Amino acid sequence: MAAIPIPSRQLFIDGEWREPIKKNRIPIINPATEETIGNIPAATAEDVNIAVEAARKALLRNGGKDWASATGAHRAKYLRAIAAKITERKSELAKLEAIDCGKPLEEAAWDIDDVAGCFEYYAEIAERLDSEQKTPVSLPMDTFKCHVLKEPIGVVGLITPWNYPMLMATWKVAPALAAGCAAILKPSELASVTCLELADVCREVGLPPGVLNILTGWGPEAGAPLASHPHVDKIAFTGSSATGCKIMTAAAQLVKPVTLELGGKSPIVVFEDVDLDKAAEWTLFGCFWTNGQICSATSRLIVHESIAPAFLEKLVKWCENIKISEPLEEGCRLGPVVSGGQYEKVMKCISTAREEGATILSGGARPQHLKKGFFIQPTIITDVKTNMQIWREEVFGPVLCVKTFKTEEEAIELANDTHYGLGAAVLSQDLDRCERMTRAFQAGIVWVNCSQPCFSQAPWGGKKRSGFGRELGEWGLNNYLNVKQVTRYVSDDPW
Ligand code: TXE
Repeated sequence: MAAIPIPSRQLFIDGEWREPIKKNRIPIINPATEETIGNIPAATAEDVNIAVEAARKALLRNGGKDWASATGAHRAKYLRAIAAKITERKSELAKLEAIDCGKPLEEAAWDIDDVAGCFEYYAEIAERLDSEQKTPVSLPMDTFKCHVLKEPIGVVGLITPWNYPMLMATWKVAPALAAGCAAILKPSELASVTCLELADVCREVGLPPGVLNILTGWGPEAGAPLASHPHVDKIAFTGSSATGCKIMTAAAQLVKPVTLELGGKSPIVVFEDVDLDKAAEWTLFGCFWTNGQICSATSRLIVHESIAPAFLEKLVKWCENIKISEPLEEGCRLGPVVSGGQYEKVMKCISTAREEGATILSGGARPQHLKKGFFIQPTIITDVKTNMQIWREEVFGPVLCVKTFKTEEEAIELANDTHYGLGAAVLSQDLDRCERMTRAFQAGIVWVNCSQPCFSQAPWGGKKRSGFGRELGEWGLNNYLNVKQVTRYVSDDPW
């Protein structure tokens, strides 16, 4: 499939394209070819200040007819228009996403469907919000009446990563706008192309100026001033634990609420009673989807020792048949990782595992047929010990590490042997056992007889060092709402 040109864009502030004050740009590197294929604007603190000001104005503009106090139904019209435009431009957006971050075109197309679906979903939720205003609270005495108002939290800063560029942005933008907030989105410097197209979509549908501002740029130069800005009322972040920690520290200085969706090292526990083919499919999908760059990737396989040899043999055989290619090529199943830096990081994790005594059962190198690009073979690592880096640290690439178990108790202990707590999967035909495992997993998301499906309606987020707060569903909306208690004295008697 032919590549398409990358549109040249500026920062999107107050409903207009604006050149960054310092006029800096960041090159866009195609991870499949290592060629520079365009550039994006690099915002700095000065641009952040202008965008925050525009967002503040958008909340208050037009004497009461502003974004924050409009009805949910009014805001829903814009969300639906954005969804429709995205669907109309699906094929182009999917290609841009695939070229920019390296994911196979078919997967990029699923993402764009999910983006449109998420805007649609939050349009419904925005409408529902109208009927939930003035929710009564029953009190133990009738001299007082009480109700709660749900109000937008204000101006929100949304900082997002590169693995699902447009989708991760949408998980934050759609509920923020549904709630009546004005937002500043700062996507990752490694993959911002589709987020700038989201800006174009918003411009085309006539979203009121300042309601959504999109500033591309480096983390320390554009993300940090956003996180510490005194007029930003809340920060929502998805990315690495190290950066999440910095953002939380900055927000703490102003007692600003944050939601953090950080890394993971999620387990998939495979019991002896599974259908081996189905289990192999979910195991490979759970770890290698999006080239293994998923926060919730089930990258630690914990398999019952009685089926381990046959199961691993199957996984290795299937890995050899995974088509690794340039993402737009027909049938591509595994593309390059996002950047040279990420390639080095993943390769280093593999070599450290080898040095620490683990066995690279399959993969572990660049595919021989691809001389350029940040490609890494799907890799399976065995003879893993629980103190090894490969067992403990997030790799964020196509690398599966394996341990075997004898008893259910041992499986639980291994599954929870991590400071992360995002996802966990169990595969077994015994549903009572699945129920016990579900309750025992220390994770925010549990998959039973599958791995990775994700729905706009269901809560998403982790525990332990995978962060806190929930995105998606009604939980996602609550991140952007303040609840105001209103209590009225209704008796004729003086107090
Ligand atoms: O992440 P960062 P990077 C993990 C994964 C990966 C590693 C590094 O293991 O190898 O993180 O990736 C912005 N103040 N994940 O360096 O730095 C940055 O510009 C404010 C897991 O890309 O966390 C980008 O927009 N913002 C993850 C966003 O933070 C700052 C997805 C994420 O980048 C900032 C991505 C600062 N000081 C990587 N510094 C997941 N959980 O899905 C950076 N940023």
